[in-house]
Amino acid sequence: MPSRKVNLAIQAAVSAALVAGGLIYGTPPGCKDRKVLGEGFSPSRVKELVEAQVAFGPRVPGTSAHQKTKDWISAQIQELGPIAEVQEFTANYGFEVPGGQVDRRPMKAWNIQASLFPEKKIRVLLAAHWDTRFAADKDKKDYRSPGPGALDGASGVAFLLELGRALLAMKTPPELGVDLLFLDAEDQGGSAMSGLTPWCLGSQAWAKRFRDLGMPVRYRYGILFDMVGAKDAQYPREVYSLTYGPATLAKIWAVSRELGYAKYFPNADAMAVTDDHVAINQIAGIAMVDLIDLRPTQVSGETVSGWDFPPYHHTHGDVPDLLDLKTIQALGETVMTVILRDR
Ligand code: 1BN
Ligand code: ZN
Repeated sequence: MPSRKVNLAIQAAVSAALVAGGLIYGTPPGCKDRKVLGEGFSPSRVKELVEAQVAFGPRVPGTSAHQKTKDWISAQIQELGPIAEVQEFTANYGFEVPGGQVDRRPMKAWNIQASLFPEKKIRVLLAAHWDTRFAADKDKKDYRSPGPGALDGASGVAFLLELGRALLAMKTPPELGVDLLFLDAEDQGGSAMSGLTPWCLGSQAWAKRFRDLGMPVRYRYGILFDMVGAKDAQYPREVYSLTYGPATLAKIWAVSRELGYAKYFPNADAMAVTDDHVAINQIAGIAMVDLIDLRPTQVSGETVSGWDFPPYHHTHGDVPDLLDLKTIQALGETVMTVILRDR
């Protein structure tokens, strides 16, 4: 055979082997095609896990629903196999009392962590908050009592648990280890000047502990899930995420396009959200991005020039019925693919 023909034959054989092995399409070894990744992740289980949390009532710190949810998350982790590490910390809450004064009360709070594939040295940190805001203060009718927090709180927890289950069930496990981190006391914040409770206390406590322990684990990157899986959800590039984790965002955006999920990850830079990833970036030095549901407010043609929180945010309308299995599937499959491809 002339050498050009030999080269072409070799090229064709190599291409066929790469496609069969999933390397051209980036699927991990052992998976025939990208569908296998999607099939491992169950959107309906995510919905069930959200409903289970909402059934406890609002998971506001200091309530029995909060206590029950802490035990429920630990039990869910243990059902998957890993040990649930419950990290207690003291959160200083500020309450408004009659006369316009602020009463300070230290309260116990709990971050919960699970280490999947603990023998792996290089790891990915997946995080979400599990507490519910003390009041649905954006609600037009009843702004004093807490809302159900189906998206804001429960959805991120459900995503972590289902991603954990699906990853542990993979015939070929990921090359990187995966930690699931359930953060408390994210959503109790008041205005910065008020002296009321700060936001994101759980991530601040976790990040300080991580730093003070001498950064005992090496995380390649982190992904925070906040308000995930609603119908019409969009996850534009949040500003702190762009600053600290541009490479992770680029990976997620590229995979979403490859899998046909571009509409959930618009090619747009949105506002900055002081969410749990900020302390984890700034104090713990882990490049964490925030996948958070934000909606366009100003659209002219293809250009979006303003973003805001979704309409259910901090209202009584934050209910499980808002969840959309297709959105959950898109996000789950995208994130699983990103993690399973990493080396
Ligand atoms: C996201 C969902 N957040 C709260 N619930 C983060 C946030 C922090 C939003 C500070 C606004 C201000
Ligand atoms: Zn919130």
